[in-house]
Amino acid sequence: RADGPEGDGSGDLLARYGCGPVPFTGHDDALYERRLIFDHVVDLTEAGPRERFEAVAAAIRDVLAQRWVRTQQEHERANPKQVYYLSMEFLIGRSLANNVMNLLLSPLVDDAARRRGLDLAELIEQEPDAGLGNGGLGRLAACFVESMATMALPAIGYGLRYDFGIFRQELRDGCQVEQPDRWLARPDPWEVARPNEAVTVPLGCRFEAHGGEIAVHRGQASHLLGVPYDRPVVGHGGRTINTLRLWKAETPDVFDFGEFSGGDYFGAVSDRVLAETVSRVLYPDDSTPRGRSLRFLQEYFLVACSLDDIVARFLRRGNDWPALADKVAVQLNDTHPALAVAELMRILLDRAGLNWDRAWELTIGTLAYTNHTLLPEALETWPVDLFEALLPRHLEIVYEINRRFLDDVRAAHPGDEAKVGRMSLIEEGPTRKVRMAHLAIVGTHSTNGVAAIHSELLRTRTVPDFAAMFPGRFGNKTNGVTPRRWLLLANPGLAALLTEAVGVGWAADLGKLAAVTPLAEDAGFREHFLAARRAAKLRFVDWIRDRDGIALDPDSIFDAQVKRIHEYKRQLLNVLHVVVCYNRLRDDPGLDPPPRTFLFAGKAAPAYHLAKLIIRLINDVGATLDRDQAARGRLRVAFLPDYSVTLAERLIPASDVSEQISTAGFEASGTSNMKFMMNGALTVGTRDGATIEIAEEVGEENLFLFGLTADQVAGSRGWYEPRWHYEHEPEARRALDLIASGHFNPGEPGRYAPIREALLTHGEPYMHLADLTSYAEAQRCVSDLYADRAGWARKAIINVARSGKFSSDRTIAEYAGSIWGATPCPVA
Ligand code: B1N
Repeated sequence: RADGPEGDGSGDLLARYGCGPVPFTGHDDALYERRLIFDHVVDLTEAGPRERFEAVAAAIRDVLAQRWVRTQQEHERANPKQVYYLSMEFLIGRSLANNVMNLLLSPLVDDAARRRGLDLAELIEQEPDAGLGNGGLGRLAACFVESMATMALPAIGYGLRYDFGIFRQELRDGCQVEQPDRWLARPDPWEVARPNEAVTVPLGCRFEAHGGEIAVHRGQASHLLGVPYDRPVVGHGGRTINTLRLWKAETPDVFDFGEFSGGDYFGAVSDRVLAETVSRVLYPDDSTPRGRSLRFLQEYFLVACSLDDIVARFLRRGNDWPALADKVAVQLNDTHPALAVAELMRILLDRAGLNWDRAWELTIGTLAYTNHTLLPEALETWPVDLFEALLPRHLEIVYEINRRFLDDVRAAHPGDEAKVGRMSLIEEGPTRKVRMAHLAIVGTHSTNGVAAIHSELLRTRTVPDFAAMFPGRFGNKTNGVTPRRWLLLANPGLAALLTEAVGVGWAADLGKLAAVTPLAEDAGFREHFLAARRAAKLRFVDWIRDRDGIALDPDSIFDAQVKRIHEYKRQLLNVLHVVVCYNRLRDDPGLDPPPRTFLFAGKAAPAYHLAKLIIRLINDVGATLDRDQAARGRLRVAFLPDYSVTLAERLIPASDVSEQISTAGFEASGTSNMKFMMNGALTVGTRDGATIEIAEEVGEENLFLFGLTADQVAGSRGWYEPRWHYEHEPEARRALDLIASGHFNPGEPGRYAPIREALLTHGEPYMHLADLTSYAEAQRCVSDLYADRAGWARKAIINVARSGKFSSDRTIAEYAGSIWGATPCPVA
């Protein structure tokens, strides 16, 4: 087609990017049939749904291939400042519908499908989620690369091509059981393997892998091979198609491994299998890394492959070393790729032959670091021994960085050896360790947090010595989410209503939704809004019934808490409140609150036993309520298994209430809070993370804030006494006692003793009972407002209208402007 598809206004949208009509060169109406027959060698009428999906996806890839090449050619030609986003996680989800949408091909594809009698919805369901991440950090990386492409920034994401992404969660008797995620069991239609661009990663030793740990054989150097697998990142409008490059670990080819295997065929082949374990599986810990040595090797593998590639591209474009920081910006997604500091120094010293000071200046100028968590147990450290065995040269460099850095500390604070000990890159103790956050702060020009409160706490509490020494390095970049996937794609009904109200421009400029604000007072608009939300709810009810056989009542309030299971996120606070409601209904059968369904979803780290017990409790409570006449039809709890990007895309638009109830000061940002808001859910939340900024945008009267502030939580450290609440607050006591009594689990009455124990421990860090009363009060306000349909709709509309700040386009514009110094490089 010579222009944006008719009737969808994409012409206007393209004009926004300063573009004329977009020719689909090479477009061929029989792409699908050719893919089916030639790739699958199957008759059109015989093809199964999976084959049809692959053929449609491959046809879409055919359509975008030339633009993808053109984007790369333009970047090679223009030699702009190039942005690199290094992340151990990219939680991509599905790509078919997203790519069709961003290519502005939806009307065309709908039409082509109709003509062929293809059921697109069915084909979309064939695609497995690319679940290469745990939660918010990985999903943020996926939103960021999409925004960068949409904004025509020359950017590449680098990650690992795990054979197994985040585990699949099954529930057996209400307990989480982990199953391997075989997302590559069938060929992935989006990836392009580029063996020609493989890179070699030298290691200081040979190693063997034993269940997530490695045993090293010192003194025998070895190599890994990193093979890039590229995935297209389609910007909205389809003009810039950037690349997400994921590395697969392999062993160098037969020639090389013949050398060290000494003719040992069997040994050589098993070495290959061994090398491949490096990119075998994503570590399933969210926020709290477990320090397994194979993970260290994964992190180094990502860094070494990516920097080799970055430097090769930099030199190929005709640049010279002194220009590195002018032509390259590397963003480190948490400390997971912080070895980049040492690796870039190694390249500049040993390969470019620069002196220390020049190398250091370029390294700092090129790299920047984002911190995502303040949990002390989450700050990565790696044993010096592991460094020494695997990366001896890097350890040498880290020591030299530390020596020079501590000289500076001593010069600024003579005699303050306590400060020197606190700030050192090395943690002394029985096992000496490298503190990766210190390395990242010292070795980069920028350190940012991911929401205003988080950045502030990072500066004032977590690393105050560093903030004092490098005041100019610290900043904030409040997270965002892409409104394409999370509104335009996830909620077509609401998206169409918004387009009708303010025009198509909102998807690429979410601030435009502000123009919806006055419509909150328009009764007609409110009706349309409620109808669109109802449609999303019904769609979800159908989908989850088909997926899990779970029957939900769309006439009840959908109240959702969907995120990793963690004590600090306080799923237990939610459960306690449910039990409070249940007790009220049991006491007074005449009570008539609006019916509510509490929806939970989320995975627990496999070794986090209390988190798994919380999942079981949620399921036990849900089953008990379903059996109890007092609750039936009025109060329900459903745990939806296997939370994923795809589940979130369906559930968020269907939810009325968004639970963001972490202990204040613990959730760095949160990003589902933004997705819910954008889709018109009302937030019940604490003053934590980006929820504070959501409240600033919508006004406190348009959400339900409750609970202690971060300062109050910090001020209670050491003296918080949960038993006081237990003794003085009858509803809290009865709820806790009912859980501990075995009421929800008569077969094994002691099952929840550990939960009772945790909640009543003196100094309980997450202060569940301290917030329960104000939480229950906020929830009462929710129920009261729900009875007032117009009042509810007004607030929900204002939430959507004021969500502009939370587009990842805004976040990326801030990174590009104040950290990267990068500007768009539009593709003609
Ligand atoms: O990063 C998100 C934030 O919105 C969340 O508040 C924050 O909890 C999350 C080690 C992490 N912080 N740290 C991690 C993930 C995996 C891992 O191995 C730490 N994830 C977050 C985006 O900023």
